[in-house]
Amino acid sequence: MKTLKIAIQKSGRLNEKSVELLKNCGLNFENYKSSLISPVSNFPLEILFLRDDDIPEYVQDGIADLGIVGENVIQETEVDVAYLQRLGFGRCSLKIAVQNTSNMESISELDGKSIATSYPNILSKYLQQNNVQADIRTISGSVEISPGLGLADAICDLVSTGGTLKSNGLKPFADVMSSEAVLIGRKGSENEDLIQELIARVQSVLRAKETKYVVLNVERKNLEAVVKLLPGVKSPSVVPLAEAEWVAVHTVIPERDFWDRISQLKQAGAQGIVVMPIEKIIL
Ligand code: PRT
Ligand code: ZN
Repeated sequence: MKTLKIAIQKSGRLNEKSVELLKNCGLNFENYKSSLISPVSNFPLEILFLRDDDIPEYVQDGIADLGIVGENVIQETEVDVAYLQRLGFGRCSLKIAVQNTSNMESISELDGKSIATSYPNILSKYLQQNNVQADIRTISGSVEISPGLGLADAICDLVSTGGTLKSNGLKPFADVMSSEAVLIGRKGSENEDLIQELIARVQSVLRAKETKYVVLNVERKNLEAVVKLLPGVKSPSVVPLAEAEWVAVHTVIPERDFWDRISQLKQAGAQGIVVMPIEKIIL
């Protein structure tokens, strides 16, 4: 059987979460910082540890079958790869920022200005779409210090908390793109079955992360009201308790409306609510 290869970041912001995701998929491998390649002992897969900038091209060219990388890097390298699954981590936005003292109000005012960035391709497309002609200055790091040094009028850089902008006297001015880590694959790969198996595992881990397992007790007379509040994977399981008038209800609740649901359940008569994390959900 052919062995798949998946490229992930060797070190940096996406490394830890990428390794965690693959381990949660039941893949058994060593995560030595010194090695560039690590075989998986219980799945026909090898993990390649690379700089994130190289991952899209490795996947496009078939050196790796799959990769985990930020959308910002995929768009910037302008490769032709398949987006297989958004992964929900490494979230950030690529933004244009200007000095706090600037009174620029619209994008068109960037006409004739200089913008420092490590994302010249994405920025140039964005400016074109907005009919702005600015001077793009490509630099590889510490973009945020350029306006303070008089090297550029604005910057275009990734922002997550906004702390870096703030501490450099900058404010966000325009959103260019939002990004998260994605699982990408080579278009037309001949290992479709194995890839689909891996995607199914990734999806079951992601689904589990988005939901909580909930067990609660309720008097039979309140059961209908409580069940109405529970979406569940299909419908909740109702288990009789030693006390004849009471039952236990088992179900899953989406993380996003968790607190609202819990208070509604309490109001409807639920008691002894136990909430547990879920490892995997296989549909
Ligand atoms: O060595 P290698 O080339 O692999 O790594 P790298 O240094 O190029 O990338 P790395 O590890 O910094 O980031 C990897 C990926 O994480 C990026 O390509 C994004 O997809 C994602 N990501 C998420 C971020 C951020 N958040 C982020 N905040 N990447 C960079 N930043 C930087 C940003 O450039 C700025 O300097 O963090 C600073 C801003 O952060 P805040 O929180 O102050 O706003
Ligand atoms: Zn990089």
